[in-house]
Amino acid sequence: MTETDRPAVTVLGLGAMGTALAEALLAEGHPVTVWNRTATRADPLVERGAARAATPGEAIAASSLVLTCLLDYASVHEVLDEHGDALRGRVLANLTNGTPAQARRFAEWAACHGADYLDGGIMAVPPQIATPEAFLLYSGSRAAFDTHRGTLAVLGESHYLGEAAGLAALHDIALLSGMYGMFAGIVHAFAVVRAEGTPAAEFAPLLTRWLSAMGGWAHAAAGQIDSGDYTTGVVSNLGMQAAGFANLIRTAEEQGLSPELLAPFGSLLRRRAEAGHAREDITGVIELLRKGNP
Ligand code: FVH
Repeated sequence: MTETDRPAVTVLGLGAMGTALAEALLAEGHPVTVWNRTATRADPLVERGAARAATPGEAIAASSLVLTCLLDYASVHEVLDEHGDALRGRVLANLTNGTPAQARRFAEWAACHGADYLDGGIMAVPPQIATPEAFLLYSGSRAAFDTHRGTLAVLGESHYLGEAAGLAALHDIALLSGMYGMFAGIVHAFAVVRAEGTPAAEFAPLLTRWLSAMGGWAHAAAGQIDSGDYTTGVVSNLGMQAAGFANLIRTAEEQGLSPELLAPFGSLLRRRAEAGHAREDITGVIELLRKGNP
């Protein structure tokens, strides 16, 4: 494919992420039309060759693939509700973060307007777009994904998860849940060392090494969770971990730190251990997350 016959793409929303997406597409020679509520944010892209649209409707009309990357679903509706008919016969790939239910409802909205809908989750921060570190999740119309997979691949490695529109958001939310749990732990860990005078930068290499070593635990945990047997392959039993975790809370209290980032997890460990599951692995705590569990 030559640069001139690369498919045209419209990008609605030029925050940090929308801008990175548009830049990546321009760099690969795609004709890119952009629109943003605050029009001046399009200026650097226009200097690099993007076409500026005056309205979302004008932007949609320019391309058969329309990407939305806005703050949230409220802003997506604010931008698109008046322009639903312009989407007829086009592919709408919505890369805005949201819940699986929002994605499903939005897929219905798009179908009502005759658009082929793909929901997307971006697993990258803006500087990672178009690098090997970026991957993006998609669900919804298989035909839309197949038609545009070459263009979507410009943004990062694509993972198509299936026709059910909510799948990309489901996996996105689950991955972000893991990430924010880790971020909470990182912030607390820095607070602990800082409280006794160790600079964060000095501690960071050890923290990174430890978290990398522990990341692989997800594979072992997955086997136990899928089988519902939390007793097979136990390396570090729950009773021991609940006792050790109490020391994390005690240390924070002795240092005058709030333990609120960690305390809820500690309570769950204790409850599960006290309910007779101390010889299990920590994964059994998942049972306490079911709604209605005491
Ligand atoms: N940046 C990141 O690290 C993450 C990585 C993973 C994916 N997320 C999601 O991407 C969506 C956009 O995020 P962003 O980083 O581009 O966010 P901002 O830089 O804050 O830009 C927000 C854009 O949304 C526009 N906007 C907000 N409200 C409205 C509205 N009511 N009507 C029209 N547009 C609206 C805003 O426009 P403006 O303020 O410039 O006029 C920006 O274009 C997001 O879902 C992340 O969760 C990013």
